[in-house]
Amino acid sequence: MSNAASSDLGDLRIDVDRLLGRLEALAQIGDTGDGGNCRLALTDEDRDGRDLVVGWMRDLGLSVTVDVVGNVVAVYPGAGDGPPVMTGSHIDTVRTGGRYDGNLGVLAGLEVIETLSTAGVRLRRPLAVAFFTDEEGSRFPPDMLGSLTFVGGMSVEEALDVTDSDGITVGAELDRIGYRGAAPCPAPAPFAFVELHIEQGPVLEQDGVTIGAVTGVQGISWQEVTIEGQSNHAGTTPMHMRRDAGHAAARVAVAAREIAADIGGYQVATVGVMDLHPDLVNVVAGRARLCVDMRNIHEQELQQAERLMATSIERIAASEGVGISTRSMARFEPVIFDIPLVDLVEATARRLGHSVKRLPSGAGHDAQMLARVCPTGMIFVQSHKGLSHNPAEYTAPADLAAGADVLLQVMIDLATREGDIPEVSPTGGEFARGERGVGAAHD
Ligand code: HGY
Ligand code: MN
Ligand code: MN
Repeated sequence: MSNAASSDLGDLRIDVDRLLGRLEALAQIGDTGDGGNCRLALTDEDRDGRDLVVGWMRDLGLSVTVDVVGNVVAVYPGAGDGPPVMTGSHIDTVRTGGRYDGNLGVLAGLEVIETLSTAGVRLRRPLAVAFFTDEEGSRFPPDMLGSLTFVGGMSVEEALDVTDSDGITVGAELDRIGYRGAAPCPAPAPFAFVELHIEQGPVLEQDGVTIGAVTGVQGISWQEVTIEGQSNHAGTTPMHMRRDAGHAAARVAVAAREIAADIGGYQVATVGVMDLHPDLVNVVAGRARLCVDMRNIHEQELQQAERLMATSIERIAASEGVGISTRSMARFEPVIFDIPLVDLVEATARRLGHSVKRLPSGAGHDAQMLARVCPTGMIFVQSHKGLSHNPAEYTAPADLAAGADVLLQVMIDLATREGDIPEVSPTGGEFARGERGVGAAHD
């Protein structure tokens, strides 16, 4: 093994066929038959995906640790010790997931390490590639549960007690699939963290740009709304006597959309879950449960959206004669990534001859949690037609290779430079006004 300076390694590139082969192999697990993947957190499919990736980590001779909430970290030693330059993402998916969301970041991290190992190169600092538990949060809210616990933002006890809609706990599922490890949380902070991810939005493709130097992640607010009305006969109950939880739920969903339109800019709002009870054609719904996802890169505007939602819910409850209660499932402030790292991603992309632009992330990512404990940045590559959380999710091989090559060179730089990176930006910061990102894509 040679200990190399970054200047000798500027021409090193990843093996895109090897990366594509691993993406294809992982996509066979939880294959939904339409090009997509379903590996909900801590299900058998998630376990099988974990086993496959851990097998690749071990084949590379990496030292693999599993922590108390199932986060997996594999380390490639450096010439020196000290905290690793870490990359990674997640391999759990939503029910209608694609094959690149999260998976690209983990497998590109593995590819970076294999490229260096094959070249017989050890860097000053160790490298690490991780996959975090339950990034999607759609089975066990909040999203980024594993990385949030990894950085100490959620206690281990609280994380293990989170239940899914069937009342099954994270802890029980970790035991069942054999991924409740021993490594403690919070974990020691990495030297730096860089995550490669598909944009999951339309901006890079619309602008004809290959690489995104991600400036941060927008704030996220998930609320569960429970509505108690009165089930009754759909035919005999006069309209003025109804306490229709189904109609109230529909009004809440319409209110969410109207709030996003009223605030404009980056504000987005989604109702993707709506269950009615008894869910029968000829019964006025007595109960409804829906989830409201609201996001904005500006914290003040996100709080305004939450206030408007609360006012709408009160008005709907009064006029429909139903009871409405809400429960926060996730609430994260916007995160600004470290400027030196955003600069490094941008400069590296340019040095490799790729077009690049700065933009915020509309989706949540594990990087927004690592940003609490170490200098953190993200690299985006295009999502075709901006599609994600959809089986048709697609990123062209040339873009996958470009993103992984930028990741390789950024990690080499971070793992060979002298001294530390300037201080971590405070989370919950404000993005530059007018920054073109999620909401602006609809301008
Ligand atoms: O919800 C999100 O933005 C991410 O996909 N977990
Ligand atoms: Mn993701
Ligand atoms: Mn996702």
